[in-house]
Amino acid sequence: MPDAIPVFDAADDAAAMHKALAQSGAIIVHDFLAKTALDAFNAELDQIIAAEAALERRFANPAIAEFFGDRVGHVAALAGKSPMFVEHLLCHPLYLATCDEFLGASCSDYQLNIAQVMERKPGCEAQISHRDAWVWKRMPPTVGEIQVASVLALNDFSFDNGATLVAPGSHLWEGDRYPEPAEMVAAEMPAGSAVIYLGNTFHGGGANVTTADIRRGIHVSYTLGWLRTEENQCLSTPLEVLSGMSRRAQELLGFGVHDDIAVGGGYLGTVELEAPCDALKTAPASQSSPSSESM
Ligand SMILES: O=C(O)CCC(=O)C(=O)O
Ligand SMILES: [Fe+2]
Repeated sequence: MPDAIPVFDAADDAAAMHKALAQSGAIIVHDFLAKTALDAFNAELDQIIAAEAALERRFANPAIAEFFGDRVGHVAALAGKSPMFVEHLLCHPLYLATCDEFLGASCSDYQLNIAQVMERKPGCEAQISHRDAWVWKRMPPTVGEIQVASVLALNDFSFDNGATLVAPGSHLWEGDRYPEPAEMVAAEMPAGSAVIYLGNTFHGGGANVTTADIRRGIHVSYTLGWLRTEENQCLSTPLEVLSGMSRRAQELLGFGVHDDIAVGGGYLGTVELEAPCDALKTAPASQSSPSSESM
């Protein structure tokens, strides 16, 4: 029998959660999102999903389409589309405290890597077990933790409707050990909870064997500020939406600089030698919105 995934409440001591996360590679946190925010978030997403219903999804590589299968619905580029995501999740204190703890030693600041709604629809098969940090396959292991990841339950997650399956302790496995099905535990949890895991923890979306229960989750992860992100937040967040966000939100979306001067390094990501979020404030209109002739 695999170990269970440790369960906490969002009001619990963050240090205890981090200890459990370091040991198990995954934790479940109940009440990560309060009920009123959850309901408003779902109402907002219903509209976004309806508006995108006719969208024909094209993937950069067919292997990614295979990875998700044709029974998973996505809403990508959430920061630009969902004010609820920006207000309630992007800067969630527990995400930031967990990133401080696990990523803080390897960067001057971290950033959002990906934020996508993933609806696992009836009939969808279990995803292949994987480590999310494999997107940076060439990363030397000496760098340490490079990713804090999560799936937030927007409705109740059950084994039957495709709850995320996690292999507790697998973030510490060495070599090419790969989880057996019996080593995977379903992150069953009520709506508003999140399963938080490290980039090297084996996991995957579960099969949805129900006839009508669409499992709605949102996959949110953060990575070191000096790594390329899976979703290009700078290009997918419209500047007029960005300008209404807090500076911290803008930084987490990649509009800050990665400043390693304090450790004898340098700057990454400037625009006109400034942090992008500052440069965009002072840029003449012609620079921030190029005309069609100049493109
Ligand atoms: O939707 C889920 O439960 C997990 C999704 C996932 O692991 C991924 O897309 O990398
Ligand atoms: Fe994953």
